[in-house]
Amino acid sequence: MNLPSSYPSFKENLFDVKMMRQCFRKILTLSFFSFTILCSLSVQASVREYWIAAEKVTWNYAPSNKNLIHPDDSLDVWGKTLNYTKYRYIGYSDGSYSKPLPQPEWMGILGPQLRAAVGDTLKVHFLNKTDRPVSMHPHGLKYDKDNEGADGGKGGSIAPGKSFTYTWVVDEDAGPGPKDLSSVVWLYHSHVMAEDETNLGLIGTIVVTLANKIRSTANPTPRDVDHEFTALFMIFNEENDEESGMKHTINGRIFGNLSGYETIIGKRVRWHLVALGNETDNHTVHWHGQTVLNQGRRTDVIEILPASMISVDMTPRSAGDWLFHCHVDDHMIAGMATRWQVMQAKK
Ligand SMILES: [Cu+2]
Repeated sequence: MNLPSSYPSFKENLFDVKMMRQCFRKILTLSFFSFTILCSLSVQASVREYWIAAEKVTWNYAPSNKNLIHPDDSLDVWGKTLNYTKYRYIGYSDGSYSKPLPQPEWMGILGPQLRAAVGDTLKVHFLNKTDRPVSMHPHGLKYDKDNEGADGGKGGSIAPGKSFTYTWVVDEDAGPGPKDLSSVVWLYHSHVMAEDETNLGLIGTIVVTLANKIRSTANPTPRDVDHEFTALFMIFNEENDEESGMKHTINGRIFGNLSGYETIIGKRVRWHLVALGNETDNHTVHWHGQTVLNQGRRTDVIEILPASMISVDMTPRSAGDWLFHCHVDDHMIAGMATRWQVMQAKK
């Protein structure tokens, strides 16, 4: 065949193809490294440290000493007293355990809110300041036997005055699943005699957010949410099963004495709902004034049972001072109710 003299030979052609392949490989390699560097810059896995002590406190189930849901009714029938000895997890700023971390009023009896992004590791330095062996057992996170905080292992039972550092890995299986929101809630609680210690008040929650949805490495809250609230629905048994000692609480408060659930019309609000307790702790969480989305289902009542952990979203539409309560009749009558406030947006 007569080819024009300028037409490349077969050898030259092969050389060009090789060069192109090499170039292509180099571009791919460079892109891969750039992508990896970008990812590590934007989503940096962190080791998050917390200092938490278990402490004996006096807890008042109704600090106002009033029935704020039905002001004409007295609280007298609900137990011999409103004050009881409880055990709580208290967060501190560092290992001196001298500066307690502030927490919002609405958290009530709950221990500090632990937070992480998927990929992080939690190091929880725990000090038992109480008079009985207790522990910290997390739901959902990855741990080895020593860090389970239950059922043997080094962290399974921490004696009074002793400390232990729990290491919990926030792997993909601890984060939101395909049908979850951008963050999920997990309980943590003491688990030496779990039923006794949760009734004493040793309970808190962990919120895990998708790594690509956190506000920043320093602030791993989900950026598609403006306000996150947590509510523990639980009946505390204070007087050996006597009905009058059954404290029907939201975060350890009764009859409207839990305050601080405040938001603004149009804000994106996420509610993390948890429960613990016994067979009577079957609760139907109900908001007045607003609906929520639960995995795409619209409702204004969410069913929870002991150790349930459910997160739902809402965008408040009506300003007001709205009831937030359990819809089980006996529980409503016994004070498992408070209010949440929706304010007008400032113009
Ligand atoms: Cu209930």
